[in-house]
Amino acid sequence: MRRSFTKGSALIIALGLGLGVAGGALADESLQDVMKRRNLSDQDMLAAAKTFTPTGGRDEFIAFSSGGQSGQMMVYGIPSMRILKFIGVFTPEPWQGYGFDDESKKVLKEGALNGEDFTYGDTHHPNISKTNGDYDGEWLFINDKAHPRIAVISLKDFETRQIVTNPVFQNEHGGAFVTNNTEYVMEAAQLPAPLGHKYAPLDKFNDEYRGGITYWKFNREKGKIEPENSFSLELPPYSQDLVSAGKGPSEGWAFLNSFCAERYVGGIESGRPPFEAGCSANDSDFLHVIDWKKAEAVYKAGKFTKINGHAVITLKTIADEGLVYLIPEAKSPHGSDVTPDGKFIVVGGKLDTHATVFDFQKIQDQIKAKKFAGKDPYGLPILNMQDSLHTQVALGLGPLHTQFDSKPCIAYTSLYVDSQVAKWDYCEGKVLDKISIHYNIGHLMTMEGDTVHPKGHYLVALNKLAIDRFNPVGPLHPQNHQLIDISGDKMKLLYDMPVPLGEPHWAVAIAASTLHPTVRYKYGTDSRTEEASPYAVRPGSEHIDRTPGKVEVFGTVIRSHFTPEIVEAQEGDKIIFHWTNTERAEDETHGFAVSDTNVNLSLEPGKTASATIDAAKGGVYPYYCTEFCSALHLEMEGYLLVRPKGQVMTTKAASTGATYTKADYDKQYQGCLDTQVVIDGVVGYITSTNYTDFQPVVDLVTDATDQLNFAKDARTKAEGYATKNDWQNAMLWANQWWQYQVKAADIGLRAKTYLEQHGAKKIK
Ligand code: CUK
Ligand code: CUA
Repeated sequence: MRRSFTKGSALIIALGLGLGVAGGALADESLQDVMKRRNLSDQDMLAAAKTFTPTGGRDEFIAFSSGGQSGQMMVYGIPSMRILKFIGVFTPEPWQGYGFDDESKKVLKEGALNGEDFTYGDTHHPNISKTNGDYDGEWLFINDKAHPRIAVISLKDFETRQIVTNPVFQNEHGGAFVTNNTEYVMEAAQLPAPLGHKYAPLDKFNDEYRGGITYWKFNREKGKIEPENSFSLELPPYSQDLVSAGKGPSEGWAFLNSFCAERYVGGIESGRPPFEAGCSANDSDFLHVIDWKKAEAVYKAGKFTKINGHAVITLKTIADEGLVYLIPEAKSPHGSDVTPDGKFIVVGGKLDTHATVFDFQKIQDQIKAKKFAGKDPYGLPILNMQDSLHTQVALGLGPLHTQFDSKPCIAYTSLYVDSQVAKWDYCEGKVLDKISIHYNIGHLMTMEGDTVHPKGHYLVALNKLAIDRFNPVGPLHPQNHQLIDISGDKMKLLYDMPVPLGEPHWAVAIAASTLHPTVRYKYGTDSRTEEASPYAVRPGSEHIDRTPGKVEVFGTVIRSHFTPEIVEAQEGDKIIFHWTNTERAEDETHGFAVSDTNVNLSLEPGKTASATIDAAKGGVYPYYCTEFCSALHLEMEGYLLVRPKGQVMTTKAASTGATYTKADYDKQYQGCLDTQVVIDGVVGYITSTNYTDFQPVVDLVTDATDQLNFAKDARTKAEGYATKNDWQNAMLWANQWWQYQVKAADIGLRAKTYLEQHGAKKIK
């Protein structure tokens, strides 16, 4: 069946494109014909075969990419590079109702600062929760450089659950990197500022401006960051950059680079050389080596001050307790990546040709022996760079970030200026291969490449510029993610994926088999808390509560109607809708949009979501479902009637004008009986198999059973009216009976198809 469909589509497309081409000719082309017509080489065909995913196929890895200034995240499959989802994080996302239902508005509100709601975010670094240094596929985190904030996303439903704002920093960059067992999410400041959102003049820069790093405590069971159990380290105003957590032997430590240890402040408008000159003047900046385990103990011992109610360990305490050590690192460093075995830390240098490999053991030896080269102006001990080095490897111009391979000692580093990826051996210190990318790569991502067990296979280059790679779409170009095959000795470029979202910065990829997202919510779930919504109702118990000044609707949605369908209110009323999607069938999402309001919900199966209209203005507000959910989707509609002041309430709908007869009823009734025969046939097939071994089918059967119960209910009503010769109501309820049957039949057929495709066995 699949084959004939594909062939048919190809034919339709071929006919559609058929200008100047003999009809049907393209569909009959051989592989060689296509290669010739499209000017494809054997290499191209090989790349296509490595990435092409046939219809219905699945990807091996799932990538989560930052969406830059969109404030969102992007989810795509590897190797197909097919985009699967955008996740609303720091900004509203209408498709998901994110920022439009009351539940998600609460989440976005957590991200407001001083009462101001932000409608952009600058996401940079996603990170997946880890257990013993490997991705566990449960939680996702991402930072917002601009405001600064960290968000928590559940990988059960790919929805944002929480946003925390940083109480002490004005700006950040080094988030959201997790420690090895997701004890903490780290967030490091970038532009120094007085801690706690305060003012100080720039001539107080050295004394009052500060950098720092926050350790956000993550409660895995609750899926929440706990601000009350989190703390920050006050750091010198060195413009801290990216951070990564130690692993194995370096577990409990973290490595944070910086790029303006000069503490330079620009001012080009008053004749001073700009930031870029002053911040890159010295030959080295500082890698901050942080003993976060010890810092945690110091925090738990109460040795901190509070700024805006948040615990901050001061520089003096840090120096006294020995929590942070500094090591000079190469000119204008960027990136800080710990090798999978936890023995080495690789740092790039934007203005250096080397990747610097620090040896954790050598760092420890100096700390133990208290062998310091000196102290910085804030009393932090400085280690000798040469004594901390494993090696420095000349990779090319502008090495930035490093990711790792499944093969031991193999690393990949992005070369921004050269527009290349370098493959190299960090144990031996030698370059193995280079590949050109297009253009100016920033981050790069290998599969699970920052864990203790990288998976190899693929690398994605996250490029800053696309320039000439795609069809032109105006001066603002798409971003370019390039897929590279790293399974052999030589890297091979496979695919260019345009990304029409903000600058992607970083991405992480996880084996698809480690993710276990749900397909439906437990009935009546508030998806933003994963708890039972107090507003959920069962079918049959929908109701409208009226109190002076307030109308509260507790309703349900199912193919293809809202219950209730007509809601009346008085001008000035606060109107609150609570909808529960009672469907159990996969992908049967309904929407709820109210014309001329900002109400737009996405109701996935089982979800309960709410929308509030404050002080409604008099008028007629049609509402409707926004997802094409069934053949009668357009009929899934209703009215919110808001009476202008002074008008009285009428509950009666006008006569429809339609009058049905006994003949109409009998015809519909017979139709229902015939449909039941079809349904019984499908049910007979399903129950003759081992369908209970297939959870998706079990869920579909539950859903179909629900529908058949509704059908029975409608039939009883129809027959009741028929006995009273009320053919109008009898006919309408008979029709509704049929509507439920149609849904049951649809679900039954899905179940049957699934069983056929998954090799179900006959058991009776
Ligand atoms: S950063 Cu290094 S290239 Cu991680 Cu924000 Cu963009
Ligand atoms: Cu529900 Cu369309």
